[in-house]
Amino acid sequence: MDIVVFGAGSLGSLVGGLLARAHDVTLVAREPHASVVAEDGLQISGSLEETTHPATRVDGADLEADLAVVTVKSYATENAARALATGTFEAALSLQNGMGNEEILAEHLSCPVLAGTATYGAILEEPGIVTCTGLGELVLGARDGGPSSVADRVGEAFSRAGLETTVSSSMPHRLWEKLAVNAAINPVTALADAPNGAVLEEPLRDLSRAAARETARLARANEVSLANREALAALESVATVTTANASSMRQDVRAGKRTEIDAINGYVCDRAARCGFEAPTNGTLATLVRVWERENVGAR
Ligand code: KPL
Repeated sequence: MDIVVFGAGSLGSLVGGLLARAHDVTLVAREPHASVVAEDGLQISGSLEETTHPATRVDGADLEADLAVVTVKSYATENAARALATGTFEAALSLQNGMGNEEILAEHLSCPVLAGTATYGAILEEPGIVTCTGLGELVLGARDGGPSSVADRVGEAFSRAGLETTVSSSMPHRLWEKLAVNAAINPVTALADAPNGAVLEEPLRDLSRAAARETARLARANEVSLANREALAALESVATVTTANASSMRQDVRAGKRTEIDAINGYVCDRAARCGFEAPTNGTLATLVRVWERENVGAR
């Protein structure tokens, strides 16, 4: 399969690098990462040790492939969709944090857009070197749920490259569950500068669980039956499996970069208000991270 990974930062580089074991992969990445990978290959270290050789591009216009895997930050989805719309793809797959990415892609692309979640831990250490901090799994499927032959083909291609992949016919439920986990882990670990496992213990546990419960309530208000205990079990499981990992938001804060707070806790608190209730924990976490961004990343 010809695969383009659009937005090869930490997760995109890891997934694209692993897919290159079995497929023709092109990473759309920033310099100097793109040049180093083109010259020396992508070195994967940590839980996996190997070097693979995806092709690279720095601009994302006029691409052609069987599949576009989108791994840009949620605030860059609109621009990514516009660039991808200049190319030709059989299918696109969003592997991103936050809600609404698939809808933005579908507005611009004429191919089927799949939804996906990834729990592989990845850190782009330096240009050309990505560390896999935890072997996780990929779950993908039709964005509205139900069976999808396109998702089956993509799942098979990912499995062929040795990625732990499950095709799901209930992606809406999965995406809300992931949103609950991200809302509970990402801002809390970013603000406390702590690894994911810190949310399993006090003093962060109650705060984190409150954010997950508010997200589950919002899911139910949007007709997705995510029980509080399911959201809390997912939180506990992800925090346990990724206990020593730095969440993506903590990595962003440490690097002085803009975070995905708007698409995670900001989304929960805005949508809750529209549904007629408050999500005070998500609101407070969003405010604190936005204040940090204002002072450290520049004008928002
Ligand atoms: O998705 C994640 C992230 O860091 O963005 C995990 C590891 C699941 C934590 O919320």
